[in-house]
Amino acid sequence: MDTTDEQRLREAAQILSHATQVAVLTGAGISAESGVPTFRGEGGFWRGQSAMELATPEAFRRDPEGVWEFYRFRIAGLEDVVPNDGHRALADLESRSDRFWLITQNVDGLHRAAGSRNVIELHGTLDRARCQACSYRCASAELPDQPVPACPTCGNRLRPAVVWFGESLPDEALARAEEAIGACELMLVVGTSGVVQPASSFARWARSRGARVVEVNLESTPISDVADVSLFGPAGVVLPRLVDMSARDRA
Ligand code: BV8
Ligand code: ZN
Repeated sequence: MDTTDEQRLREAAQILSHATQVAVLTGAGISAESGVPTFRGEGGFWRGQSAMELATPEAFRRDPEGVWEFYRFRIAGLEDVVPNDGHRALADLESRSDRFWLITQNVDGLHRAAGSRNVIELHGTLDRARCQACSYRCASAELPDQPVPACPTCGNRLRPAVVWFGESLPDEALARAEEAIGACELMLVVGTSGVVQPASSFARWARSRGARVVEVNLESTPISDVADVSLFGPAGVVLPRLVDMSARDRA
């Protein structure tokens, strides 16, 4: 890291060391170093279709088998991925904060696996499936082995328990995210391209009521415009340094 990076890291650590109520928003970038393809990087494609086209109710209506092939591939891909130092740094930060919310757009379950407790899974999770007609839910590992798994209760189609484009976010997740946005002194935004709504507005909302904003990404994003400090580097390298430096400032 050159001096400006060091200066920015020190500035961000200062902000973090003074915040006792911390909200974090993460995107696919924090799991990239665990080997999980990001949405808009080269991994965001499946047999020529973009993840964005497949992650919709229309795609599921049109081609349920193809959509389930896409999701079974991603579910299988999670079997051998583990949290990285970035996930672990956020679990460490939670243990040092009075109030802490971890809002994630990711559906890979890696924050829970890293030991984070107050995790708000805004877009659902790949490790569960649900019936599209009744309240039946199951672990993805228990899915019936059919091209389009059928609900054992009512016979309708099962679908991944994720939020597709064009679908509303779960009320409870949204309410918890709004609580975080309303109460945090700092919002730390990690590894998101800042494109998907409503998550990409959270930093702006938090800032408009006086919170500080720190961003960690490989490159600048629309969120950089509202950030007090943007730290450019891999989350698995930057986050451990940021959390350690702020803990030393606080000591
Ligand atoms: C909603 C689950 C109300 C599924 C996901 C027109 C019609 C209908 C809707 C809309 C519309 N126009 C706008 C909308 C709203 C839409 C939206 O925002 N569309 C965008 C694309 C324009 N949003 C919705 O539909 C949401 N619902 O708004 O409800 C409503 C209802 C009806 C109609 C209107 C509104 C629901 C959105 C949820 C979609 N589901 N995932 C699945 O996973 O299969 S979103 C999907 O994208 C993932 O969850 C992913 O996390 C998320 C966001 O992407 P990112 O996380 O940012 O990932 P990305 O690859 O883009 O970027 C990675 C970043 O990491 C990059 O910046 C990169 O530089 C950085 N990076 C990479 N490596 C590292 C790194 N950083 C640090 N370290 C590294 N090592
Ligand atoms: Zn059912």
